Amino acid sequence: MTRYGAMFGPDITFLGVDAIDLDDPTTYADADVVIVGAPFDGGTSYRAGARFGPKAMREACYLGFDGSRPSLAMAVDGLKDIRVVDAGDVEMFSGDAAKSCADLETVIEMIARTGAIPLVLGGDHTITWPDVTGVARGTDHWGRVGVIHFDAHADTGDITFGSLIGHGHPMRQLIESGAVRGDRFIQIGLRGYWPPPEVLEWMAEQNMRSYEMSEIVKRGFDECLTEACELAMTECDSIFLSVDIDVVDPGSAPGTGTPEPGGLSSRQLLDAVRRIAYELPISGIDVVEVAPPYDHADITALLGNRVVLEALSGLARRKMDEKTGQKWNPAQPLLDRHRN
Ligand SMILES: [Mn+2]
Repeated sequence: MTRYGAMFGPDITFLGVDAIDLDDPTTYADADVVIVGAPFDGGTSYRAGARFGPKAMREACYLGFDGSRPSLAMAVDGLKDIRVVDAGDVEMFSGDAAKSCADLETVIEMIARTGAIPLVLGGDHTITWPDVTGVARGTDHWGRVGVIHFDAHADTGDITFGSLIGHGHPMRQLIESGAVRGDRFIQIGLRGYWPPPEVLEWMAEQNMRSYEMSEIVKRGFDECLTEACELAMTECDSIFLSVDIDVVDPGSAPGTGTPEPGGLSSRQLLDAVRRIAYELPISGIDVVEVAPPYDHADITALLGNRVVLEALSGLARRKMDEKTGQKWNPAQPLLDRHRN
């Protein structure tokens, strides 16, 4: 495989970070994070369009494409203080789901094996199956990767439309293969009217932990998140963070295939992603289901872009604090560190 570039649209990188060629390991030997596009929406059950997600998330920003984004909140540059590079899109023909997923898994495993964190821009949620499988293999953390999964939907369905591959079942595939323990699969933000009782029974048998919005509202988001982080890390070596943008309320994330009213706010998701990246040993990330054909004023593309940036800022701050022995204090007034 040579660098494919961007499968849909010009070959741009995420906010101007360096491009790499996966065939030439010297171009990413020192990378902390390798961004990969997975423009696949052949697994959608309703509205397709997430194939345009990687392009939209790479370019949705009003600032320069200069490979630098100093974070006001974390006082760190998520694109510069760690080495972030962009491999372009994996070629994923939506009409051949099996080959597309196998090719993506190969790429993710290869990246994980170098010690870098793959950060995958989806694409529909089907891709989390090859993403987590590739990470579990490449890190040798098979069965010891905790998953924290933000979503309106459980994505634990059985065969749909006669196929085992689709955005309704990746989480079931990951538990059935043994890549992830059912009791270390944590879901946050579920709501609405799917899945049906027999799927919920299967999830309960796996000892999954799923936070429905009613529990989150009643107990408070921070308390649930603290509990989720602790559980995901127990007897696990690393964490895969999977963010389906439809976890956010459709009012703040309209550009997605299966919108479900009553979700998290953008603020809650950004804070959670930042906190998880800062506090936990992340081995892989994906951000999925941004579907630009249904977006308005780039609202959802901008949110996806910021989810990626908050994750990178959290990773950068974690690395900095490990070196200096400091601890990030979210309550510190913005200008304090600029006064003498
Ligand atoms: Mn999903």
